[in-house]
Amino acid sequence: PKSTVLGYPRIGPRRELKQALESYWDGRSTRDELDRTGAELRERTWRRLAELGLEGLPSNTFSLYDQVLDTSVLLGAVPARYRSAADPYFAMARGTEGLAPLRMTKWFDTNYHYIVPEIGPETVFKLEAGKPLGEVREARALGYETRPVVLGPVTFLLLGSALDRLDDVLGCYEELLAALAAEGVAWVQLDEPALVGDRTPDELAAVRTAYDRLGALGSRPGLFVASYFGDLGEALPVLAATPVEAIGLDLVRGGAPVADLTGKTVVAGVVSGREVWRTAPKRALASLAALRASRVTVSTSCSLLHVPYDVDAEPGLDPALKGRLAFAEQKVAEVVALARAEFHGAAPQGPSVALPGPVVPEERSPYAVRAAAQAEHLSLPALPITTIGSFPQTGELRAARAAVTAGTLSQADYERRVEAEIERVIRVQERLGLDVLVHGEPERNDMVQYFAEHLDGFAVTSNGWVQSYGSRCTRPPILHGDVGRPSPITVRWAAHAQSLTAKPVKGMLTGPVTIVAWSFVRDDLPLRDVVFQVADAVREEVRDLEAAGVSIIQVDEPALRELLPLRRAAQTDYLEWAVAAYRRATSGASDRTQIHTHLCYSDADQILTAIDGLDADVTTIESARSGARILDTVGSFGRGLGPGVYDIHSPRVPSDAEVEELLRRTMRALPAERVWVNPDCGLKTRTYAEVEASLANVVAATRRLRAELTRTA
Ligand code: THG
Ligand code: ZN
Repeated sequence: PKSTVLGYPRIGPRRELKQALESYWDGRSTRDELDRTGAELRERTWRRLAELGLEGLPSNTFSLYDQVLDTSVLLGAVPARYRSAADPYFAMARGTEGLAPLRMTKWFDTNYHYIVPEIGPETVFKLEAGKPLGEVREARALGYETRPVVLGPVTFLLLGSALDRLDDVLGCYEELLAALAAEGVAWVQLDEPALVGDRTPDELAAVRTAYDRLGALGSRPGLFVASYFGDLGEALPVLAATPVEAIGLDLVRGGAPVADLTGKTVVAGVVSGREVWRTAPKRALASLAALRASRVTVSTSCSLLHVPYDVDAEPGLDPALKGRLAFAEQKVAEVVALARAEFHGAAPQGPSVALPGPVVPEERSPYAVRAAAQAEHLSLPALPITTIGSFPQTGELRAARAAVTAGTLSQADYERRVEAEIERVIRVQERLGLDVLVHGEPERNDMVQYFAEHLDGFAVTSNGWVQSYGSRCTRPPILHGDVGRPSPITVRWAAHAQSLTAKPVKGMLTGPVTIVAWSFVRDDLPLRDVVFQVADAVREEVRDLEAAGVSIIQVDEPALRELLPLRRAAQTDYLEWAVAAYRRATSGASDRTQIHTHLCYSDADQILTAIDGLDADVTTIESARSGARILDTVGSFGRGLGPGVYDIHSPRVPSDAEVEELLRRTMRALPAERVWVNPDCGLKTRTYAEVEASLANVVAATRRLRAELTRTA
């Protein structure tokens, strides 16, 4: 085929899959009804792709939850403990009453999360090819021949840290290829995104073994190995020397291939699957012209999973901006036009305005000086207790926001409801005996979208949903112009909260890296310049919060790790400017203002030096959920640290004994004067009943330890 895409969104243009999943999970509908919704979405996608003129239609890009979990099921890697569950697939994805779910983590450098394969010595791989075969037959019944898409063996095993099982797994892939050939399938797409990262010689040897062996099969479809999210680098010549017939290259992030690809088909990813800008024709056509391959198929740089469905579903967007945008539907049309060599894409944009380079952040005083000033100003007890920021989001508040949008609730009435909720959150925390309070963020839909709605240079969408994990989606804002903060954003809510109590209330802001990481970002400026513009807006907000009497300000960077380049060579440079941007955002605060930050992943130890570089006075971090592993590495951390004392991702209420035990472990790892007490993460997804019971136990445990500290002092 001359044109194809590597994959397509599946949540549905109106999030039909989300509704169907949540209804099934709540027992409001049957598995049959869920499967019917799935079939309707698949049919709609194939029809639409064909209507748009796309030649190579993919199948098996649909998933009820996650394509990596689908691959675990395909290969029989279902841990025994899930097999007797009522629905093993969703038991692995979400857990059950008595069973924790499998681990979930970020898909490379995207905001998509996959379910980590659990592979142990006891895992017996066994092919269960029902899903890919079923989708091929389903499409054929509608009149479409398709190319099934399956995660490749090397990436699957690397994600499951089990590359030593290559031999076993290849047996299943051989069986799968034979079954697809028997079904009359002409091509199969094996996704190997892991090959764009740094790979060891052993891992490259595994690539050679895998594709030599699969290529040697007598009866099989054509093999198309897709890479994406960067350049194949040293993996390209390895792959090119195997018998695979087609290789997919990300020509948006990666460069022109250096290996000789004569005899191969190159599936040229020239339309970005990660961005929402229309493709510049000159660049795309030049990339295509530079390919020295036997055949070229025009494609997307990766699956379109990471962009929304359709720009035309956004009547509210400024027409001038709309003209610059392409979502999934528009990108398919671009691929088709490029393949027909009749491409008239976006006019090249004028030269971007050169901005002054990032200003060197002014430094705050050394930590010891700040710590003394803060101790005097705040007079907090030992082991201060706080929370991460959000409190349960009630259905009433979400409904009230929708009513304001619909015009059935006045802004003034809405704001009164937010204020009432803030008062409730303050009173709950006072009653429980917390030391540093939060306002609970009832006015925010999402920690990034909320700021984007209040900053210049951003647009927000009404239907631009992108899957984050399972049924959960976000609407990434579109950062299209120079960023500015026309007026204070959070100050009125923070000041209101502080007016209600004598205890310090933390102001809550999202950091510049996270705001940019979870948005679609203009591509005419270097990313670091864009991040510094956002940092300046956050800096103004920090100054205004301080001026309004807020003496503790938390600036969160949960996505610091997410933007980390996949290749080590580029990581140091990124961490340097990311940390500098954070300091730019926070260094306007005076010494006596305490800066907090929060990071939400369990592998923070990997970038601990960078976290240290943020220079925040207090850092709160996930710990309980990962078995307090982080405590082994934080001994050298020189400022306040709050390793979470309980996991907020589960409805379970921790006992005070359990919290006490974790606190004791923390105090063996860190000097008592640096220890903060807090949950692992925000409380937005919990109920008030769970939150109050859990925090009461946290307070009880902390008070016992405080009493011991006073006795020994
Ligand atoms: N905001 C954004 N991105 C994120 C997170 C976030 N990425 C990583 C992390 N948190 C986990 N991801 C999510 C994403 C969405 C939701 C929860 C965790 C969620 N979304 C609502 C839903 O799908 O129903 C919709 C929210 C809305 O109205 O905007 O619950 O916090 N940007
Ligand atoms: Zn968190």
